[in-house]
Amino acid sequence: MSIYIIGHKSPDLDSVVAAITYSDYKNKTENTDKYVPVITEDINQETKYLLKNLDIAKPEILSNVENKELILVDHNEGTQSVEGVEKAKVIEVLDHHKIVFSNNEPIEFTVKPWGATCTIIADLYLKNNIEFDKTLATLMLGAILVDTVITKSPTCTQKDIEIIEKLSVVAEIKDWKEFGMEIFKVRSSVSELSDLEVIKSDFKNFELKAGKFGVGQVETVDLSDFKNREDSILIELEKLRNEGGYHSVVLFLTDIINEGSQFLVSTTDVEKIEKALNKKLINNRVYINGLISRKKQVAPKFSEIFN
Ligand SMILES: [Mn+2]
Repeated sequence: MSIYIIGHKSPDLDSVVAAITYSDYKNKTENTDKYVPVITEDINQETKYLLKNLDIAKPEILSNVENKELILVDHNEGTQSVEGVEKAKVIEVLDHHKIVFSNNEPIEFTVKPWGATCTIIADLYLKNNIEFDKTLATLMLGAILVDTVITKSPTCTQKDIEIIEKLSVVAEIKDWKEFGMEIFKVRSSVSELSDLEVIKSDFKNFELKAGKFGVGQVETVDLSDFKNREDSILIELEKLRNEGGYHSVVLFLTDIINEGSQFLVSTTDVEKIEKALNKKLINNRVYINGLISRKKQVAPKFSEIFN
């Protein structure tokens, strides 16, 4: 019977590459082919770009998880898992996020405070002398560079930098910063995307005491690409909040060069959001210098104010 390795909803590069490489790692170490990488829904632009360039098949979407054995990668919170996860059997978790998870039985549960799930996987390959080729090295390198915003994110650790250096050698990529920029350029080419697709391209749900929160992030090399779309994105955020029963829906557009973010907000409680962001909203938006990480900066602040 197959065991499916699956990342979170709104799959990002780290989550898809983690499923692909962890399946490979497990199949190699256990000398089997029962581990199968899958995704929750369709993949984003930079993931498509990298898979296509490297000639790797896109993992299948796993639509019915009932009674299936799953390994969750790059997330552990139920709200971020594939639909129906409560009817599946989760046998393992490999992640680098805060822990909001419970299970009736003991399972393998690995969480490291590193910048990417792929850092954990690359470390496993290296530590245990399991071979991986140039293609897998390139994929993992790309995923780590995206998750750590080319090492600029406060989530980036010494371990990530060490692994980035090692993967660059196997991937035969001399200038990993340039490779990172290449991916971010693809990531921020939003002209083809609808407003909802922009919002959903990297979107996470958080269940807090005050209600359900949706926080999307787009990292870009040029904020001006979004300037004339902010109004229509805000209308879409409002719609999403009403239809999805959210307390608040936030999209923040992160300028990775200048290291700040433009926040677009639809909320039922402006005052509290302003408290969480420590800045006044003007027309439901505000630019905040130095705020670039959802995981380390935005989510903890929201948890503090809304729990
Ligand atoms: Mn990740």
